[in-house]
Amino acid sequence: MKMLLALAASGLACLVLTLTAAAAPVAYNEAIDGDLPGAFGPTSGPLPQLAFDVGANTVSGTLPFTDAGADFDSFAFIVPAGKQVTLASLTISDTTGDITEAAWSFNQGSGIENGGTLRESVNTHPPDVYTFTTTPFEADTYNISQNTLARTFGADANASYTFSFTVANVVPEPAILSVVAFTAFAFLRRSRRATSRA
Ligand SMILES: [Ca+2]
Ligand SMILES: [Ca+2]
Repeated sequence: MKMLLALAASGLACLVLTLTAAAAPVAYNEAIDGDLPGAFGPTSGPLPQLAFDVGANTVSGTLPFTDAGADFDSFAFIVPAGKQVTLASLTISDTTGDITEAAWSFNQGSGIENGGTLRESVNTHPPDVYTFTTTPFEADTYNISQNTLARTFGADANASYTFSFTVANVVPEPAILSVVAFTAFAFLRRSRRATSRA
């Protein structure tokens, strides 16, 4: 019986450890991690795939637009099994006062730029805040592929942005929870009967 209790206790400890394991949400910052890839038009290149975890995941960068060309930033992210994105938003500022539009396609089912199925069009007129309308995002691979950057003619322009994604564990259905509770109760009752017979 003591051994059974010890085993149950160690099992419980493992479960608690698993449930409280330190989450490692993504904080991608172009200033530290490098400029994100991206190109005008329907390219098909693989993108950096960011593995999201529970908490606030962020992707931040800048979109300089000079006579040398426009900087496009795209990325992919993975929502792991058992987790979901409950809230998502994009905050974009117009650093130089002359970026007129920035837009991305938000696609599901692919880590390739512009791959997968269009889920949402993310259109902004900086300074702007865009709140994603199709949350929650279930476990899958997604890409956010830039398709537009516009500026006032002839100006050296720049904008800075932050995408924010709140990830949470999927809460089991009450019916599943009650089955788990019933199974645990039945197991305890059987153990007690076995102990009293011994
Ligand atoms: Ca950039
Ligand atoms: Ca870029």
